Amino acid sequence: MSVERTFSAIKPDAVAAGQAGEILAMIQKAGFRILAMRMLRLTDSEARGFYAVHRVRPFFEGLVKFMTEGPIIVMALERENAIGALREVMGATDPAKAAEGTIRKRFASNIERNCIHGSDAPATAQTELQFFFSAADLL
Ligand code: IDP
Ligand code: MG
Repeated sequence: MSVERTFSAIKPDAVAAGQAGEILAMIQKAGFRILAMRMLRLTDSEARGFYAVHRVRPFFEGLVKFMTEGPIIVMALERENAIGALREVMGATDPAKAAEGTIRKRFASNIERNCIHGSDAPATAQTELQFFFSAADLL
């Protein structure tokens, strides 16, 4: 295991519900350092680009609508084994299947409105970090 970076976003459902502070606290208690963070609202084309890997999935249009409905908080996070560790703290995509104590178990409404995004592999972490942050943000 080595120090690694990952990308995370608190989704519009959780930002609107005022859950961002508690989600950030769970992330920090799990040992992540926040390297960079900001709030923004995705445009339709940005959401389509960010989730391009899912464009042929039946849930894609609903996902784009959800992700553009309000502001999100994007973060660059650092920790040992950050990518896998964040996925564990997040819990399963479907909150009905998420383990006790995970962010999605606590805050997600359903498989779509599931409060947080986290990169799933080193290549996607790099792509997703670059989607929102410049090199100077990540020093
Ligand atoms: P992940 O966020 O746990 O990595 P992915 O399979 O990459 O899950 O899906 C991306 C996002 O698309 C999910 O977080 C969720 O918001 C939405 N999503 C995934 N599967 C479904 C589904 O079956 N129905 C509706 N939305 C879904
Ligand atoms: Mg994913």
